[in-house]
Amino acid sequence: MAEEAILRYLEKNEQISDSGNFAAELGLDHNDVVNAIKSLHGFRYVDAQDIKRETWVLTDEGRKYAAEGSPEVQLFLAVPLEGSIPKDELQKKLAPAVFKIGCSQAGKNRWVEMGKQISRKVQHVEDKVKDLLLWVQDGHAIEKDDINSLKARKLIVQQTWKGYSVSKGPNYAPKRKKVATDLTRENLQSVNMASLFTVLVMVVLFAFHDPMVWLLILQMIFYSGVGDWKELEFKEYNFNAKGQPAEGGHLHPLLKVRKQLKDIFLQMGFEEMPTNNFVESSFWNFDVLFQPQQHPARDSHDTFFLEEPSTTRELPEAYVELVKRVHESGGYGSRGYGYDWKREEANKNLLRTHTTAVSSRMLKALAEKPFAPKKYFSIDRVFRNEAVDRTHLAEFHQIEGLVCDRGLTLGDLIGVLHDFFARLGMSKLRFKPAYNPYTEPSMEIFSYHEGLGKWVEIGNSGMFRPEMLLPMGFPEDVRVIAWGLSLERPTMILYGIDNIRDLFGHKVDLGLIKRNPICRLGMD
Ligand code: FB9
Repeated sequence: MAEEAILRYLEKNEQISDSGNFAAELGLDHNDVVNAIKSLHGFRYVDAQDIKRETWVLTDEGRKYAAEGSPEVQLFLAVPLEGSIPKDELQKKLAPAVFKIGCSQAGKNRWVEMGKQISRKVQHVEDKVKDLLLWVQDGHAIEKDDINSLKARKLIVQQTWKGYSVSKGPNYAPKRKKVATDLTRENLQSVNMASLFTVLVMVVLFAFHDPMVWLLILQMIFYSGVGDWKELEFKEYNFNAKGQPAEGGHLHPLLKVRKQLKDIFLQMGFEEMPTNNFVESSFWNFDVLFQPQQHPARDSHDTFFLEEPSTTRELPEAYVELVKRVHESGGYGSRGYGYDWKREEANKNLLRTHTTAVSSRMLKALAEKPFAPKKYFSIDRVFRNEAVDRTHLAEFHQIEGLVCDRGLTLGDLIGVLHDFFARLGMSKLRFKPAYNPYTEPSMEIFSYHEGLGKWVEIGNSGMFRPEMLLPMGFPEDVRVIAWGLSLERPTMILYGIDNIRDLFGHKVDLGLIKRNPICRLGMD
């Protein structure tokens, strides 16, 4: 529509000086004209130059008063010709904004007597504001001070009008040739009626005399009549066009960070522990770790105990005896807790509260073999019956590392922590004494996070107690240093996610998953 109009107009006119006036004259929508100009310009049918013009357009409020009259006139008309009207009564008759602005403007124009009673001071008024707004709306220019007063009343705003002046381009043609985006079999085979007709005429006129003419004519039919590709215009290949984004799977940010942590552990020579059992017995989750049975973490306020199966089927009896004894009366240099240890408590099934439950099983298994140093790690879900808040859900992924070897010291633990966290880009560490039932000494780990500009608690650590290791059967001088942190916290910080519920769980928006490139750990 707009295209034909432009090409037809340029057939008779040198140029279209202003696409805006052109559109207005032909009653076309200027946007359609602009799109047509852009497309014709793309195929060099026309040459187009930008022309800009600062224009004034009405704001929503301006459009309202242009339609309904200015507030001061609406107010004036609501005041009785004779006598007066109580202010609050007049207020009821008009919209709050109209009444407020109407009063100030009509007052300023000394059209009305403002007071408890409002009365007219003049018989008749002109709605100059409305007229000006309509004038501007139709694209006409108005006086500078009118512009300023309407602008001051936020009834008009300046807008840059963008249009084009257009002239014939190198490929100008009164009619646009069909643009082909692909060369199809039809294009190659379709017979062009016009040229076919011409040839037929020639046959009739000349063929009877000489068979060679036949051949020639046939060739001409073949080459000129067949295939309308000659007439077609082929769209340029836009080699910069972005291809269809390849839809593919996306790793959840948690899994991206887990992969990086796994790689770090493997690079440090750690072996992954099998964590494929969310359900654990209290024995391996707590008792083996020398966590006393009346410890607050062992009640249902912190731990999810199972209803069915509520108790574990079997425990290694001989080892249970040793654990019972160390809890009740100590040994190995410990005086134990001195309470009455209950088997039924240890039998209770629960959702593991930490992957340290897996460490206890793996260490027990290790202790049953001739001693060899070992470095283990685990990254998997743990469950805690905690209040859900911005950074805590009832389940999270715990990352745990442990080194089991003879004569290990706290210094070795600090050394391994420095090595481990340095690979996560956290080199400035501080350690704060802490308490865990199963490690002594224990330390909370802090790192100075440049991005956040503060010290962040990045984990916990300690040396497993002899009351845990010796009943397992480890030689006296074997020590196990261990540490733990969560997967969610680093992932939230790396991906700038403020609320854990946006990261994990049914509320996660997949967009976040798709949009989030891999954040390289270690790059502050
Ligand atoms: O992950 C935690 N913080 C953290 C870790 C990394 C990180 O990286 C950023 C990119 C820079 C940022 C923050 N924390 C541990 C510390 C806190 O968030 C803490 O408030 C919450 N903790 C969880 C438990 O909450 C009850 C995080 C979780 C945690 C705590 C302790 C252990 C494991 C996970 C442990 C242990 C342990 C100790 C000794 C021996 C064996 C295991």
